[in-house]
Amino acid sequence: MHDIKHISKGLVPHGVSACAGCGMELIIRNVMDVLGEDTIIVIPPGCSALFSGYGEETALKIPGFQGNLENTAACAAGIRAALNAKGNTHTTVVGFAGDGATVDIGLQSLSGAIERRDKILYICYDNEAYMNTGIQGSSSTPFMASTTTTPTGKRTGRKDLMQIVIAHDIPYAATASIHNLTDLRRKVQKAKETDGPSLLHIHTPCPTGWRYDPSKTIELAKAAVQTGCWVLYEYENEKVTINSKPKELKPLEDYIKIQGRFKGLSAEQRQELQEYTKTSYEKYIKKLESMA
Ligand SMILES: Cc1ncc(C[n+]2csc(CCOP(=O)(O)OP(=O)(O)O)c2C)c(N)n1
Ligand code: SF4
Ligand SMILES: [Mg+2]
Repeated sequence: MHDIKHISKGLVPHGVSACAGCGMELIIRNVMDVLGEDTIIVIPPGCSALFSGYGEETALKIPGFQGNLENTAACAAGIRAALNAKGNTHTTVVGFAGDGATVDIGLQSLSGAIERRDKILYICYDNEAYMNTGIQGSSSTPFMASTTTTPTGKRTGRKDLMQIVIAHDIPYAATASIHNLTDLRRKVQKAKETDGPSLLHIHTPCPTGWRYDPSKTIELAKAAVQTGCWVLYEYENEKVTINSKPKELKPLEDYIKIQGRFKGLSAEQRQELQEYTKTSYEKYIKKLESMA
C-alpha cells in the first residue's frame, strides 16, 4: 500500500495513460464514482495496473495494492480479513482484474474466495485477450477472433465466467456493458451492498487489441448486445434475471465488420460465425430462462 499523492476532482484524475477510447478506463471511472473513497482496490498485472500505479505513483486517490495475476481475489480476501479484525466492516474491498487474470490465471483464488463467502467485490473487465503483453488469446477470446497466439482465428468458444461463479452459488453476480452505464452503475451499487462475495463481468471494447477506430467503443459495446455476442443478466437469490433481450438479433456483421481481429475471415467463415453466434445465443437464453 502507498500514500496517495495525487489530487484532482473525483477519484480518477484526467490524463491517465490508457489508449484513446479504452473501455476499461470508462469502467474504472464509473466504478470508482459509485464506490466512493472508502474503498481499497486490488489490481493484478494487466492494462488496469496503470491505476494501481508504478512505484510511488498511482492514478487513483484511494489505497491500492498490486498483487499477481494468480491472486487478486486472495489478496482482496486478505485485506478484508485484516479490516474485519480491526472492526472495520464499512470499507469496500474491490478486485479489478482482466479476463486473463480472472478466467485463466486467477480462477482458483476467485473460486476459493467465493467458497469461503469472503465479502469482496470482484470486477472482471473483459477485453477478451491478454492485451497488456501483446494481445495473446485468453479463454475469454471469442470464437474465430484473431490474436497473436490465434493468428488465423481462435478455434474454440469462450469460457463462461458467469456460469462458473453461479455454480458456486455466489450471492450476487451480473454482466454489464459500457453502452448502458445506468445499468452498470446500478449493478456496482448492488454488488457493493451484497453481504458476501459479488462479481461483475463487464464487456470491455479495446481499440488496440480489437483493432478498430477508438471513436467506436460505445457503438461496439452496444452492437455486441444487439447481435447476441454479449448477454446482460444478473444472478441473485439463486435466480437469473435477463436485463435485455433484443426482439430480433442484428446481423453479426454490424459488430465484426469494423474490427481488425475478424478481418482475415473468409465469407464462409463469417457465415459460420454468424450461425454459431445465433445458435449459441438462443441456447444460452433458454438456459438462463430455465434459471429464472
Ligand atoms: C503468472 C503470470 N504469467 C504472465 C504474466 C505476464 N503478464 C502480465 S500482464 C499480462 C496480461 C494480463 O491480461 P488480462 O488479465 O486479460 O489483462 P489486460 O492486459 O488484457 O488488461 C500478462 C500475461 C504475469 N505477470 N504472471
Ligand atoms: S490495450 Fe486495450 S484495454 Fe489496454 S489500455 Fe489500450 S485500449 Fe485499454
Ligand atoms: Mg484482457
